[in-house]
Amino acid sequence: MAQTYTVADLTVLEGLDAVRKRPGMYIGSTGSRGIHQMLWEIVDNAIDEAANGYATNIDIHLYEDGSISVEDNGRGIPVGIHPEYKISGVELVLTKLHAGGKFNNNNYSYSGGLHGVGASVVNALSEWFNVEVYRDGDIYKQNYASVEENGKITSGKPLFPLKKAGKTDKHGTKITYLADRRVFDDINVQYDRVSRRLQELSYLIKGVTIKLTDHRTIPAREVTYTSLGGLVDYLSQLNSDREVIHPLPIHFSGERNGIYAEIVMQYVNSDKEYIYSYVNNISTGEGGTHETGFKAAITKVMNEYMKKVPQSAKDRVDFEGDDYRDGLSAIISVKMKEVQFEGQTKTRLGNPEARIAVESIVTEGLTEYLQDLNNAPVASMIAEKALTAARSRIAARKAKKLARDKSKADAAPLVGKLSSCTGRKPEENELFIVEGDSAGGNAKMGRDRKFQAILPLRGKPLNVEKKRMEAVLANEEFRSIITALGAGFDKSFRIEDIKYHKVIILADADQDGAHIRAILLTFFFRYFRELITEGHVFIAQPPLYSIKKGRETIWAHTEKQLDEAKQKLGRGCEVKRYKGLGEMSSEQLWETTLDPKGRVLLQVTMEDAAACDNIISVLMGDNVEPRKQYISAYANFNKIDTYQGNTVN
Ligand code: 28G
Repeated sequence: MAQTYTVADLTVLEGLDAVRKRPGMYIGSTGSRGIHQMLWEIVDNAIDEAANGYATNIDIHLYEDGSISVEDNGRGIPVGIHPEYKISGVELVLTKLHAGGKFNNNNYSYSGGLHGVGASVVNALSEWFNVEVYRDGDIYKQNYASVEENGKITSGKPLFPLKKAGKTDKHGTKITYLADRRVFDDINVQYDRVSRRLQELSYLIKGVTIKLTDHRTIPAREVTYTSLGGLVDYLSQLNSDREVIHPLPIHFSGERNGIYAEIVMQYVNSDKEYIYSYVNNISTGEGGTHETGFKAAITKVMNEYMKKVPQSAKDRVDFEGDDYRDGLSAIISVKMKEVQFEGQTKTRLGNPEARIAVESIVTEGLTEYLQDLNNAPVASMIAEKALTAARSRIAARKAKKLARDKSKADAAPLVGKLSSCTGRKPEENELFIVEGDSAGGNAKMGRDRKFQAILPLRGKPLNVEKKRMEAVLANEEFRSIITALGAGFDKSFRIEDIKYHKVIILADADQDGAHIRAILLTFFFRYFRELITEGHVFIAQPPLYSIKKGRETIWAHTEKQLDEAKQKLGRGCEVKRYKGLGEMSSEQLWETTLDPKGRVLLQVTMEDAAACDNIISVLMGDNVEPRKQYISAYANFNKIDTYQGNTVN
C-alpha cells in the first residue's frame, strides 16, 4: 500500500478561508483549549506515522517567540506533483481541507488511517507555518503565511512552491508554526499539560520516543518519554500507589472486522473499579460501547469460571457483573474508523460494532488466561475477591431491607428487648444501650419513660472486625440497635431519620465493659459515622464510689472526688465501691447515671471512635502478628478506654 501510493490518491477539496472565518468550528475554541488542540493536530500526524510503524521518534520544541516545532522520522509527506491539481502532495495536505469540509479531528485518524487532515487547519490559524520534508536524500521546504491583502486576511498562503533545499540522510517531516495572535487570546501552551499528554501517548503507542524541549525557560526544560511495555507499563504506573493482588497485569489484544483492541487489567486491594478507555488514542471519559463489551465479557467468562470453582454449599452465591469488578483496574484501547462520539462532553463511544469486537476479544483472551495453569494462583485470587464482593453486596441489600422494615418497627412499641419511650420528639429522646440483662432491668425501672428508651445487650455483641457485613447483620444485638435507631444502616443510613438524638452506651467500668464500649464505637464508626461526627454518641459514667453518712450520700467518679467527699462528710462515713451496674438499685441508677440533673456523660469524638476502630482491627482482625505485638505491649484492655470527649449532662 505504501509503495503503490501516489499523490493522485489524495481527494481534494476546499481552501482554508472557511477555517479563518469560523476558527471555533474547526479547532473547538480560540482560548487555551484551542491553542493546545492546534499542537495535538500536528502531533497526531506524527503519532499516526509512528503507530503505522514508520517513525520511531517525535521531537517537539517550544520556542521563546511562541512558535512550536514538531519533527518525526517517518516517511515524510509525499512530495510528488498531483496530476489534477498540479501542486505537491505536501501543499495539498497543508493548504486544503479534507472531504466533508467540516473538520472533525476525531473521525479520521487511527493507526492505518489517513494523515494530515488537521495540519491544514493549523496552517490556516497560524501567522506563519513552515514545513520541511526529508525524503530520498533530499530536503524539501515550503513556507506559508497568513497575509493581509486589501484589508482581508488570506491564511496559509504558500510563499513559494515546494523546493529542494539541500541534502540529508534523514527521513521524515518537520513542521514549525506560530499560532496567530489575531485568532487566539493567548498563544502559550502549558508545559505540564503538553508533557502529560505526551507521556500518555508514549504509553498508548509503545516503542515511540517522544521528546519535549521548552526553550521558554532558562535553562530549557526537557523530558523524554518511551515505553516499551505500553499499556502494561501504563497500568502499572496508574496502580503504583495501589496495592496490587497480582504483580503482572493481564494483557490481551486482537482484531475483529477492522476494529483493533488492546486490553490490560489488574486487580487491586480495593472495592472500587477503575476503567480507563481510549478510542484512537483519545480518552473516552464517559465510557461507551467498548467498555460495555469489556464488562459483558468479564461477566460471561467469570460466571463460567466460578461454576468450576469448588464452593461449599453454604458459601454458594449468585454472582452479578459488578462482583467481578471490585478492585479491577483496566485500560482499554480501541482503534477504529468512523468513530461516533456521544454524551455530554462527547467522550462516550457510540459505535455498536465496538462492543461486539471488544466483547469477543476479551472473552477469548480472558478464557485463555484463566485456563492456563500458570495463572491458577491469580485466577483463584480473582475468584476469592469476587466471592467477597458478592457477599458484601448481598449483605448491603439485606441492610436496605432492614431499613425498609423500620416502618413496621415504628408501629410496634417493642423492638426485640427494646423498652421504647413514650415521647415522640427525637431531639429529646435518649437511647441507652446497656450492658447485661440485670443492669438493663434496673435501668428500665429507674428511667424516665417519657424520653428514655433502654436496649439491654446480652453478653458481648459480635466482633465487628469479621468484616462481612452479613455477619454483623446476623447478630441480634446489632440488628436491634439498627432497628431501634430507625434510620437505615451503612450506605442507606439517613441521619435525619434517627429516633434518638442521644445514643448512650452504659457499661461497667471494668475490662468487659471497656470491650463492649470499643466494639460499639467501632460499629458506629463503620456503619453510622455521622452519628459520631454529629455528636450523638455518648458514654455514660456511672460513679465508682458512694460515700454515705447518716441520710447523706455523695457519689464519686474518681479517687480525687472520693477524697473530697470523705473530707466533707468527716469521720465515720461509709465508703462503698461499685464494680458493676448490677450492684445499684434502680433508684440509685436514676440518681447517678440516668437523671440529666445528676449524671455525667462523655461525648464521643471521631478520634475516640477511630482509635477503637484501629485497636479493634488489631485485636480481632486476621493479622496475627500485630495482634501479638499489641497484646504484649498493652496487656490490659482498659488502656484503650481513655476517651477524649467533652463531659456533658
Ligand atoms: C512533523 C509533524 C507532524 C506525516 C506523513 C507521511 C505520509 C503522509 C504524513 O501522507 C497523504 C493521504 C491519504 C495516505 C503516506 C508518506 C504515504 C506514503 C505518507 C507529520 C497518504 C499524507 N508516504 N507523515 N502524511 N495521505 N508526519 N508529522 O505530519 O492516504 S504527515
